[in-house]
Amino acid sequence: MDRKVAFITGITGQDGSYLAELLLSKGYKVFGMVRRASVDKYERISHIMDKIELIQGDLLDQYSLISALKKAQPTEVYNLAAQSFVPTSWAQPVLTSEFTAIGVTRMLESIRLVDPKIRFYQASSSEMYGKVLEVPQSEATPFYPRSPYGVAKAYGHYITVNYRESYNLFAVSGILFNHESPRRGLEFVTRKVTDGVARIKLGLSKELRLGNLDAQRDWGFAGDYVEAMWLMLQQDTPDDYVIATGETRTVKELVQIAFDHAGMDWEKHVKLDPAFIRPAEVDLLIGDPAKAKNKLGWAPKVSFEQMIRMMVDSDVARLSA
Ligand code: NAP
Ligand code: F7E
Repeated sequence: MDRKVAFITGITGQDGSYLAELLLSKGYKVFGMVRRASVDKYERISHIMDKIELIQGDLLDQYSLISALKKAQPTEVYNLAAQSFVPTSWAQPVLTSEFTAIGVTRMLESIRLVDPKIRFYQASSSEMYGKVLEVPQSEATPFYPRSPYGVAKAYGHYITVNYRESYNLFAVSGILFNHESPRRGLEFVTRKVTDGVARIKLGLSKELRLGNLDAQRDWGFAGDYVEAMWLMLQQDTPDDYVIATGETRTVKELVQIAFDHAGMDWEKHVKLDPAFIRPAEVDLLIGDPAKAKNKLGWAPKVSFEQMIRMMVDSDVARLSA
């Protein structure tokens, strides 16, 4: 039987936790890279800690990546680690580039050095489309990023393609549109809304302060999206894929669904706060997942409404405990 060993950077994040679960269920030996912190941040993977192996490393430290790969000897690397919150990329643009852009080159160079047969997945983003040049966005749509995060991800995408073409690596770029879950970070808008709704419902808070309610996103469920990451590395040839639902919703629709589910009127609680308006906005994202459907046989299973209700229920349960 073929050896199945995965190395996941960003395993403590939302996607890392779902991907680790998926790969364990497929019989993989799973290694995760973690950076040191003074507090415990293993909440999302606490239920699988006895099944995975963690190795210290940081995308800023080339040597740590090389020695982690030598230790794990993976057949597949999933590079999910990044500074992933768009507003922070304006506050810390240089650090964002170091993690999210140059970090990809460090990982690719480490693979070239340790074992060029390793298959490599790069977590690219719909933020690369930014001020969209085409609707819907496909693999052929040109990029026009609107944040330092989007610019860094575009670099990560192109360096992945370049290493595939220059060195014949099995390196793929998954261009994933927004995907959410009860494990989403609290600062991202879906989770901020479902956590806010739960707090108001339970009398822990009275209002929810938000920015641009007219922004449109193509939102899917993270559990569905990690399946696509895995599928990309199981193909005969490496290629890049858009992963999306093909449907777009406004932030206002998200708010309505979440408040309705809790039996409340959003207009009584939501306040607009200019602090959450971005220096440059991505107004409309809608992906075309036709290639992923045709070539990978991938399709999302959880609808937007189901996911938002699941997130509200999860936050109510968590805050009631
Ligand atoms: P997330 O929850 O923010 O997780 C990010 C992970 O990266 C965390 O495990 C974090 O570790 C780790 N990390 C950050 N900087 C690091 C560094 N210098 N060295 C090592 N690890 C580092 O992100 P996510 O939502 O799971 O997203 C996963 C990836 O997909 C990211 O690259 C993101 O940019 C990309 N992406 C996400 C979406 C989405 O909608 N979720 C869409 C497209 C692309 P700590 O726990 O130590 O902070
Ligand atoms: O914002 C608007 C905001 O922060 C979505 C990351 O995973 O997906 C994510 O990036 C929209 C924006 O995600 C608030 O202006 C309104 O238009 O949830 P978000 P994002 O910026 O789309 C992409 C694909 C990634 O790759 C990223 O890593 O919601 N919005 N009011 C708000 N957003 C936030 N965070 N907070 C608000 O109060």
